[in-house]
Amino acid sequence: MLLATLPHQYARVMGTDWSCAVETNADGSAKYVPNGLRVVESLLQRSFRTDQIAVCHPDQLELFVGPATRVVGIHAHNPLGITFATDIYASFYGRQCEPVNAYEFRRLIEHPAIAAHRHHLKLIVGGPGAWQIEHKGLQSHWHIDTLVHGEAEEVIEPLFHAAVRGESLPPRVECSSPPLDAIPVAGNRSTFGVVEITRGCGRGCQFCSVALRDGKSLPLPHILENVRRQAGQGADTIMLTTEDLFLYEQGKRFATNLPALKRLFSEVSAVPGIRHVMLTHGTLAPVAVQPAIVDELHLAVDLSLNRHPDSTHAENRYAMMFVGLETGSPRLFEKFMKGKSYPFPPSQWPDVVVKGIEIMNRANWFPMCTFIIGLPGETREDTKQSLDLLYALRDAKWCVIPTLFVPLDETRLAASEGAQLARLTDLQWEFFFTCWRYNIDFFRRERSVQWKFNAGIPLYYYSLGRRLFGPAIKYPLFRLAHFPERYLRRHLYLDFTRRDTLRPVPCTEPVG
Ligand code: B12
Ligand code: SF4
Repeated sequence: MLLATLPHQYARVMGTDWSCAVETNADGSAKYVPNGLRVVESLLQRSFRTDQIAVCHPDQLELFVGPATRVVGIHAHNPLGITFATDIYASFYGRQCEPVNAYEFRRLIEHPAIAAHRHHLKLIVGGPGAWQIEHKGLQSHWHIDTLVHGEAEEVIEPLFHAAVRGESLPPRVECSSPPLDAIPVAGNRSTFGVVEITRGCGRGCQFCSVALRDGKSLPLPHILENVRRQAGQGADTIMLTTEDLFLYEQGKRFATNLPALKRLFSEVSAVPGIRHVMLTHGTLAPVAVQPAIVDELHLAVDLSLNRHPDSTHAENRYAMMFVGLETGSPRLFEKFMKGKSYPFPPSQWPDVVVKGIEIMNRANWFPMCTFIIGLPGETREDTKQSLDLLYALRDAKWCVIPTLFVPLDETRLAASEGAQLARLTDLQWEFFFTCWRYNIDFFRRERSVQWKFNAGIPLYYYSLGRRLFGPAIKYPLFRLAHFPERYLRRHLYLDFTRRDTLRPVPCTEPVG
C-alpha cells in the first residue's frame, strides 16, 4: 500500500521497483490479480468460453490483444493516485513527481497494443478508482468507451456482450448493490489471497465511498469455496477482506457475532495448503465493548505473517488490521462519522480509541491506523485534540498513517474542498510528522540507517522542503529527525519531555 505512494521515477533508486514485478502462467496470463477483476472474470465465464477471455498484466498485453479482440476491460484501483494517502507523499519530491499508481495506469491505458487495435475494440474501465478518471476529465482523452462505477455484478455480462456485438456503449454506468446470490465465487487466484467475507458497512461515514453500500456477509460455504480455489492454485495466505471484520454475520445494531468469527477463522485455516490468514479493516468500538473478542480470535495472531520483537506471542507474531481513527476531535467526529463509535457516544471517541488499542495491543493485535487531516471546517482546536489523542497513544504498538482529506466522488462530502499540503498549518504539520516519528521508532531501523536519515532531514528542509511548503514544516520535520525535544518544545504543541500529561483513560460505557 505504502509503496504505491512513492514517485515512480525514484522506485529503482529506492530499491522498490520489485513492487511492480509480476508473476505469470506459462501462456503469459496473470497468476494473480486484484480480486475485483477475478469477480469480473468469473461473471464473464458464465457466458463466454474460457479461451475467449484472458486476464493479464500490462506487460503481457501484446500476447492477448490482437485483431480478434473486441473488448479490453481494465481494473482501476487508484488510477491517478489521488486517494487519501497517495499523491501527498509523491509531492514531497517536487510537483513533477507522479505516484507509482498513476504512472503504471498511464502506461497501461496508453499501451501500444491497445492503441494498435483501438479501431475494432471497446475499452471499459471499472473498479473502485474509476471515479478518478471522470473527476479529472480524462475519459475522452484516453478514448475510454465506458466507465463503470460501483459494484458491477449485474452489469458486466450485458455490457460485455453489447461491446462484443460492436454496439455503442453508454459513457458511464452507475451500478447498485447486487443481491448476495449475484456475487460469484472467484474462479482464479487474487493478489494476496484476497477473499471477501462481507460487503458494505452501514456506519455511514460521510467521507467514505463504501459507506452507502448495503452491508452483507458472504455465506461461509461461498467463502470456503473461494479459499479452496485460491489454495488449489498455490496460495498459502488468505486475506479476509471486509470493511469491518466485526460486522461479519453481525447481530442487531452492529453486535459482534463471535461464534461466527471463530468458526470462520478455524474453517478457513483448516483448508489444506493455507498457512497464513491476514486481515483488512475493522473498527475499535466492538473491541472496547467486548474486549474478549481479540483474545478469542487468537488465530489472527497465530496465523499472521507479521512479526515484531514487541509482540509477546511465542513466535513474535502480531495481527495487523486497518483501523480508521480519522480524528481526535469529538466535534468533527460527531459531524462526519458518528456511526463509527456506536454504541459509544461521539463525545467518547478518543477514549474508545485509547481503550480499544490498549486492549488490542495486550492481545498482540498491532493495528495500522489512519487519520484524516483537513476534514471540512477543521479548526486549530480540532487539530490540538487530534494531537492530544496522538500523545495519549505514544506508547502504543501500532502504525499510524496520516492522510489528507480527499472529497471522493460517490460520498456525501464529494462537493467539499480537499486538504492540500501547501496549506497545512503548523499544527497539522506537527500532527503529520509526529505520526511518522512514532512509526520510525516502532519499526526501528538499524542505527546506521537511522543516523543517515536523521542527518538527511535538515538537508531536505533547507534544499527543497522550505521552498515547497514554507517554514511551518520546519520544527515538525525536525521532530522526525529526532532533534532533542527540549529544543523542540518551545516551537511545537506537544511537549515530549513531560511524561505526566498522559491522557487519563476513563472507563467507557456504551450508551443505551
Ligand atoms: C483488498 C484491498 C486492497 C489490497 C489489494 C489487493 C487485491 N488483491 O485486491 C491492497 C492492500 C494492496 C490495497 C492497496 C490500496 N488500496 Co485498496 N482496498 C482493498 C479493499 C479492502 C478490498 C478490495 C476488494 O477486493 N473488494 C471487493 C471487490 C469485489 O470489489 P471491487 O474491487 O470494487 O470490484 C467490483 C467493482 O469495482 C467492479 N470492478 C472491478 N474491477 C473491474 C474491472 C472492470 C473492467 C469493470 C467493468 C468492473 C470492475 O466489479 C467488481 C464487482 O462488483 C477495498 C475496499 C473494498 N471493500 O472494496 C480497498 C480500496 C479499494 N482501496 C483503496 C485504496 C485507496 C488503496 C490504496 C491506494 C491505499 C493507499 N493509499 O496506498 C492502495 C493502492 C493499491 C494499488 N495497487 O493501486 C480505496 C479506494 C478508494 C477510491 N475509491 O479511490 C478502497 C475503496 C478502500 C477505501 N474505502 O478507501 N487495497
Ligand atoms: S466505518 Fe469505515 S467502511 Fe464504514 S462507513 Fe465508516 S469509514 Fe466507511
